[in-house]
Amino acid sequence: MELENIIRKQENGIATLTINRPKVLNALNKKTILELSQALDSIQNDNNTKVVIITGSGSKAFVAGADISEFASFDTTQGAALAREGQALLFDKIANFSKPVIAAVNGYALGGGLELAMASHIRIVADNAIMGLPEVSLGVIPGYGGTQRLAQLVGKGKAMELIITAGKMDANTALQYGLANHVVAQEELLVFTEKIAGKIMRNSPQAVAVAIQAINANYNHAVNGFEEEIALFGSCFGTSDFKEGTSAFLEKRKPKF
Ligand code: DAK
Repeated sequence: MELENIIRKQENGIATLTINRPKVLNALNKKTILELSQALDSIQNDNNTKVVIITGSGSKAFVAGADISEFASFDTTQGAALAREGQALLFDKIANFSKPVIAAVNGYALGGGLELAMASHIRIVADNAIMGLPEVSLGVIPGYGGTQRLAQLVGKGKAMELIITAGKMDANTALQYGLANHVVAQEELLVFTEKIAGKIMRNSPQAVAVAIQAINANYNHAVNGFEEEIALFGSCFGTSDFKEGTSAFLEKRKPKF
């Protein structure tokens, strides 16, 4: 696939997807969403990739939101259709991806950009980052899962205030709120993110995938999370990784997953 708006790098089990529209601060247009979605589909089937990192090009922005020039002329039908399409195509796909997705937030993460970071499993945030959901200042609300995921991550009261004031927060506030997992110096962002990826990669990919599914079950109203955990826990006993992990422990060696 010819990629116009993202750069895909593959190294040491990590696929790094860099959103590359620096002239518009990496704003997400439909084509970028599609390219990210297709890249994830191909990563899903690539046994050499264990972890995905999503970041933005340059040092100023992760993603400064959905591309305002693209959605400015939408009507109500187009708005709803695109929110549904975008959520399925990218944001829910990331949240439910079986390989861990880490957002390396290297600057502005606004609107759809923060929604992209929040759909990811972990957020590592550079100390220059500014994060927020300013949609109500444009006359819309977050449409890629932001009203749900922000409240899940920081609690209802803080989410309510941030969204209806169109507030923006710095990296340390994001850390304090639990929106950022870690805050690091801008120049260390990718190295630190790769270190976290390395820690994940020492573990069983099959168990990591199941852990993501079990944690997500708490946020899916259609299932009982505890029941889901029991079923998923049981399923681990049938995996090759379980055999390898327990054998390695008993044989006092490192597992080869
Ligand atoms: N879209 C398009 N262009 C953008 C952009 C965006 N979100 N953000 C920045 N740019 C462009 C600017 O227009 C400018 O272009 P030129 O004037 O050079 O041609 C260039 O990037 C550099 O930006 P600035 O000159 O403004 O840079 P500053 O350092 O002065 O300011 C800023 C940086 C991030 C504070 C500022 O650019 C800014 O406020 N940007 C907009 C932030 C924002 O409001 N983002 C959108 C949030 S709303 C939907 C689902 C979801 C959504 C929409 C639809 N559907 C399902 C339909 C989500 C909506 C949002 O994300």
